[in-house]
Amino acid sequence: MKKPLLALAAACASAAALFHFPAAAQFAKPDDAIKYRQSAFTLISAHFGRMGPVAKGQAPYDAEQIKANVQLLQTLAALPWGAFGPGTEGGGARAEVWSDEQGFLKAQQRFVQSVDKLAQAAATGELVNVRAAFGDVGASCKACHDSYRQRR
Ligand code: ASC
Repeated sequence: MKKPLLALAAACASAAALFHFPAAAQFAKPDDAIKYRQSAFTLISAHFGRMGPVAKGQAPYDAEQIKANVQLLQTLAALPWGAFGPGTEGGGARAEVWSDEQGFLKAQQRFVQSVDKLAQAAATGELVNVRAAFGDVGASCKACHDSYRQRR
């Protein structure tokens, strides 16, 4: 095998290994996982929250800007979940994240799917569609927080 091919094969193998590892094994210590997921939520909140004024009609609607922002949000929406592995209890997470895995998984899926729908809405370029889908994403954030995030 030529050298670049060998490097490519090695890169693919390590990428495959990454996805088959238990999520927690991707972090050296539990606190790293907690920091990772909190960082992801901080970015999700920033990129979701900045669309609030547009959805409320308090800021002008720029369809291209919203599309680009929602595309980022789609990427970000995938990130936190792998950092809730076994042994990473803590942060602002309630014990239910680990004791009610199925429910937590459903809440994650509802969020990810609502962000996908927001992307479809953004693609129409119509504020009325964006507004409705934005509201559904917010509701999915809140539903998960109500059950799985500690009250502050
Ligand atoms: C945000 C943010 C949340 C959600 C939630 C939606 O912008 O930081 O936690 O929206 O308030 O209900």
